[in-house]
Amino acid sequence: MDLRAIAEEVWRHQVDATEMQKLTERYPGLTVADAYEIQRLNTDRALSQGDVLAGWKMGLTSRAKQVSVGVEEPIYGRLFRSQELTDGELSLAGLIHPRVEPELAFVFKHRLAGPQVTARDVWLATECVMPAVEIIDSRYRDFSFTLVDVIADNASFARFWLADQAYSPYHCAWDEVGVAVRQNGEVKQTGAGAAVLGHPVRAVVQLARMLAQVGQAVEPGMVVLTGGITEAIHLHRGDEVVVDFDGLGELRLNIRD
Ligand code: OOG
Ligand code: MG
Repeated sequence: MDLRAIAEEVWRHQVDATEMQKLTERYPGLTVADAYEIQRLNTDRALSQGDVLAGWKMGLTSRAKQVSVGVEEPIYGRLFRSQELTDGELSLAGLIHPRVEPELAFVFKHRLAGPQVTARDVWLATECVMPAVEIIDSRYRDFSFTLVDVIADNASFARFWLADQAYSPYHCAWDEVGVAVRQNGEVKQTGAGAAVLGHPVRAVVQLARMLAQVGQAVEPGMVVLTGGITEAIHLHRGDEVVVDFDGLGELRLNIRD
């Protein structure tokens, strides 16, 4: 199997925002390791075109997310600087069938690496924690995929946006933080940080350990998204979506053409 050719094909669908058939239907032998290699090849391509690796995302770390897409294992993907929103204006240009998820983001001041990283190491390396949203947009038809497919598609990553306010990692119990997602004034999802593996710090531990297996690390300055706390919400033109983190502020998204 020519992983380079497959990566190129995935890249085209990501750039053109066009749907594709599941890779696993055409390449049944594709493994999880192959899928991460496809993701890595496309990262090299993005970096060679001048993009910057802003950090990592963990995905499928909450039961709500696992059930909604039918994949039961946490995965990781890459965050690119070119896809970071600096305000709440989200253009649908370049997106296929986007959804938004409430997440907690960790921002790092020290390198975090190794197969035996613990939560203690994460706290020592963390500069701040921030309320965040991720916009996901699977390139697969009908947002339908297997574990291998979604990894090859950079874990459905499309955009991310961090709140203006950053908090000390010791500001509060992050597992107890409540979140509500309102769409056009109606509450669509509610949850708490504990939905993410019991505590979002565990998503970072798991990420560091997964990265250690492939010789990668969380570098100083990087952002880590710990995974959707609730199911993701479908976005449509004209929507106003408010993601409200209890006592920590809200992120307000306006969806336009
Ligand atoms: C996969 C990406 C999941 C999360 O936060 O759980 C994810 C998907 O749902 O398409 O980003
Ligand atoms: Mg996510």
